[in-house]
Amino acid sequence: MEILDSTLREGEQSPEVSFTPEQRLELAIAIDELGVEFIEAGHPAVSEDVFKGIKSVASQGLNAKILAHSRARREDIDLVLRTDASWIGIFFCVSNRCLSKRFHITLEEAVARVVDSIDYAKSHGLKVRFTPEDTTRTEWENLEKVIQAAVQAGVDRISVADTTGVAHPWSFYSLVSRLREFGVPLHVHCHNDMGLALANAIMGIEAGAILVDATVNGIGERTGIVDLAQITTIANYHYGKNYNLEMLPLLSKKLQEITGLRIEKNRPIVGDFAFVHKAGLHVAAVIRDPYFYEFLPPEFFGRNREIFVDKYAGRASLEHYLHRVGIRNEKVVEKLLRRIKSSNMAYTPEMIVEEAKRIEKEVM
Ligand code: HCA
Ligand code: CU
Repeated sequence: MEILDSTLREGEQSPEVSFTPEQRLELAIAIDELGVEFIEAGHPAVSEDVFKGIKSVASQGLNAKILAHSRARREDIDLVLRTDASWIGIFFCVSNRCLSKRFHITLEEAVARVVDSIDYAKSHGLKVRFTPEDTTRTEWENLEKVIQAAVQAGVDRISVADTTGVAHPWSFYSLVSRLREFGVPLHVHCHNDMGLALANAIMGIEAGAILVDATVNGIGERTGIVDLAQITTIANYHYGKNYNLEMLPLLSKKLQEITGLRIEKNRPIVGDFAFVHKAGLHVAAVIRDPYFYEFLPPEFFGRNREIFVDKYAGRASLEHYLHRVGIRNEKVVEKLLRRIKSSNMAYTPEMIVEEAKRIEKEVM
């Protein structure tokens, strides 16, 4: 299983996201340290700035293969060639509805256009991924024609795109299984409009696809695509990969700082609450052995375990904060616990220690 990070292309298509060339390079370097196999660096036809940014990413000598996004037309492919990216991702929609209502061309004309683009890119030394956009809503006969032609033209990878997030994990599994008959390595690109991006991507892998597209914090058009933190963690945990997961919190934070787009506190792995324990029973168990309530230790991700204190707290929660400042008097702990339980407030570590010191004086 491989991963392509598309933060700099799909991610930049999110509302309120726009990278300067410097930010594009900074993000690419950090993403590369995670160890993903591909970085989709952008769509060079968007603007001069995007073009420049992609070029600087492509000339940085990163470990990841650099892919640039392109429409199925020679002018765009020429632009990609000038960025020095070694891979191109060409997309074109061949559903009947796209052909008749958007492009006003026949399937044969569309296939010819795709083949010409692949030929052109290949003859200039690029490796080519072709995406029949909206794959999941495209008629099978049309997919068959365009993919067969693409394979004959020497395409290196086909990407199965659930462009509007309509797939069900089982239907996506069937589609990917069926597409394997063309013998070309498959990628999956899953949108999250119904919250099924990750489930569909996993089913795509189970059906034999070799690569998943993802973005930092899952950003992209509308509700985005697969979250990079989740898919790299799943890749390590369930698929024997070795991505450098310590990069994940840093990447998530960096992107939030650059874009101002904040993630939820309960987001897996990178959210504020991912390694915070609250209920007294949980805390007592976790202090004995974190295994009881953690899937992986926070240190795996360069993060720390935290204990949240309010009326749900137990003695262990308070001792966690008080023992380290030398307060061990059980009466103090008991009294403090009663106070917290009747207060209906959350207590920060500072408040816990201060209140304990006050009680210490009272009981002496
Ligand atoms: C788009 C649509 C796309 C393309 C995917 C691809 C999709 O161009 O914005 O080129 O692999 O979801 O189909 O992101
Ligand atoms: Cu997309």
